[in-house]
Amino acid sequence: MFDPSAEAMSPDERAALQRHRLWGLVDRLLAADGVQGRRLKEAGVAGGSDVMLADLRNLPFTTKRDLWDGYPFGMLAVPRDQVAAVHGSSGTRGRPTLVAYTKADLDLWAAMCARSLACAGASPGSIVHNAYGYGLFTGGIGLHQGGVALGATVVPMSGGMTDRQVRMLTDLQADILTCTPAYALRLGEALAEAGVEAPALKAGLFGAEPWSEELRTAIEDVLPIKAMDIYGLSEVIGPGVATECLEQNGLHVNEDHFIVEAVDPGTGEPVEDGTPGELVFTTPTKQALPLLRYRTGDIASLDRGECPCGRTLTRMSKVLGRVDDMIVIRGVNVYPSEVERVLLGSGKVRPHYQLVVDRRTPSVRLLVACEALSDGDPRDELVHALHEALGLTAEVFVLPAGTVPRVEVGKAVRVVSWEDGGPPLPGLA
Ligand code: DLL
Repeated sequence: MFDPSAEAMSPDERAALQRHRLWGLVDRLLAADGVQGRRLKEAGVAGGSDVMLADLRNLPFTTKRDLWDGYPFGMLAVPRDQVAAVHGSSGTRGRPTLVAYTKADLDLWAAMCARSLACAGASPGSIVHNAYGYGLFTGGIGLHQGGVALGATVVPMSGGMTDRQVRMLTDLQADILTCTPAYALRLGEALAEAGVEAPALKAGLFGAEPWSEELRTAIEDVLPIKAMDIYGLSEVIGPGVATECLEQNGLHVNEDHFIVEAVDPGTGEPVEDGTPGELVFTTPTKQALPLLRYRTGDIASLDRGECPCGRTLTRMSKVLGRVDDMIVIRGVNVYPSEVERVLLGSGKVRPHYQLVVDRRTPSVRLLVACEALSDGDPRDELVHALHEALGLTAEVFVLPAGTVPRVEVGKAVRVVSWEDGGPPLPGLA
């Protein structure tokens, strides 16, 4: 562990720490007198000492809309000249979300990403091949700073230029790979195409997009590694909010800095542990952009049980999907990751696929484009499996190898909408 005193702290001790920190956060939000402070006042909160941990569930939520309304600096809780850096995400709906960090926030972020890397088995001296994009996106710079804080050697590759990535992986003999799961697959394929191996690689930290257990198997088939999941979002800090340990059984949430809840996305009421709900985070120690009960839109369940790794941090399940990424096909609701599970679980197709929602007529169709693993036509079997598992009627298109776009840079786009004109992928009728 990077920080055993925090990661293996007794739950009671941690609760006391969270309560103390929450108190400080409420006071800072009230003093900053922004939208979050005003909502606290409206809710009758006059000071941090009014708020117990158990009261958190009654405090007002914060949403992405608040960040958009305050864009770019309207939600700062510190003077602008204390902002050391900004990051953000291009956003799934095209609107940028910008977040700010003080120097202390950057130090916290580095420590959180160092914890993540250590969770995956990295240690001082490890060589971390970092193929997350550098720039406004938090993946590249977040893991970079985490690697430096851990005492590892960071190779700042960013995304794309896959030939050069293969060269560096083999020349430098990295033991840890960090990138999106879709790019990990692409790198595995590229190593095979180049006829080279990366024997030093032992683990990967893959995140920034949903990925199923079946995709984990596919990655571990093409790369000689254990594939671990890392979760985070710019608004909360970036990567390093939660990470899987080598047990590969849920992601430990760094609860001493990110208090997590799971709520019903419709009512906002808490759901039971073990039940999927929308993740909500409170950031009691962040300075520039502290958030109270931020609604992430990400669906996962929480597990407060013990983990053999010794960390006492609550675990979240893999993210099932985003509230706003759910596809509704003639009354049946599915997340793309559920379709991924069925496709890859069949053992008949390559781990590259694309879902196309054909909206050209009022009766919406779901088209599933994939590539067969071997000769033979798995179409009927996949249509049947999707119907059996998800109650979903989909049309499956088995395309020639290499037709489904591979992801080289940025996040995988699993679903595209076909509104008019020609098909978004060749071969879809
Ligand atoms: O994606 C931060 C990150 C970078 C996480 C690198 C992990 C690794 P954003 O660009 O703000 O930040 O996007 C955040 O991505 O709300 C989720 O919907 C999704 N997401 C992030 N990690 C995972 C994951 C980064 N492990 C949004 N599984 C989040 C599923 C994830 N979805």
